Amino acid sequence: MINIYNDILKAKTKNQKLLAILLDPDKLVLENLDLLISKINNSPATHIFIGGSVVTTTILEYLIIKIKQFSPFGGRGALPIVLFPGNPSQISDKADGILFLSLISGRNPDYLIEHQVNAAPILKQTQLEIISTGYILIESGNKTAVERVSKTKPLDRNNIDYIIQTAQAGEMLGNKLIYLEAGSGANQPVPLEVIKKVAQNIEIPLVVGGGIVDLQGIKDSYNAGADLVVIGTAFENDMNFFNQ
Ligand code: 1GP
Repeated sequence: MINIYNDILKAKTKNQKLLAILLDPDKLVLENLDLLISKINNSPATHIFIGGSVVTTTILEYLIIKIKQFSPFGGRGALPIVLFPGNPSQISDKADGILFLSLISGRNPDYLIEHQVNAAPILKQTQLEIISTGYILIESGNKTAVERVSKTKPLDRNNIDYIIQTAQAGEMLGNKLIYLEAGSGANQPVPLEVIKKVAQNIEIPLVVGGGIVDLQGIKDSYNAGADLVVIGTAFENDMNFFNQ
């Protein structure tokens, strides 16, 4: 039985860095699915995240089942599949876990608590491992889907003290992860200085994603203090991204 969060904590203790490939079911070409899964298998990914701000398709479950059919991959064992939902309609008990997100950078009650209240009875019916996550949107130079859909303002990327305060409040509220998000397809990723300062000021693992477009960006985020980096668009655009 996998325990996703314990494994993240163990990796943090050993300073082993983690990598999630984010799959947005709306953006996948079904004909390429087998190839995509084999590319993930041959990548350094440690997790698969599935979700998006607006997932309208019903292929979410199909996708999870397909990925699981291909497991275990190359002797590494199956990668944990973690839902990264934009709203409660993206819950499937076919996955292994869920980032139970609260958008703590924003002041929209729907994304702070309303969706979570609606999701609770659905989650109670599943075996999903629930990982409460303080989700912090950082200004990235363009208006990303998270900002548009959640109707919240990202935090000023230069106001590091306020970002630290927000992350600390998230930790004090009992979140198990802090996720610094620039937004999918962001023009600019989360500044390294922000990653560094937040990592220094919280104890729980730090996830970073949005706008990271090359391997150097991943490395720099790790060196700044990210425990887990999320790659979506760059892999979507180029399945050979990890073979650079
Ligand atoms: C988005 O952090 C993820 O929620 C990944 O972003 O698509 O820009 O890699 P990208």
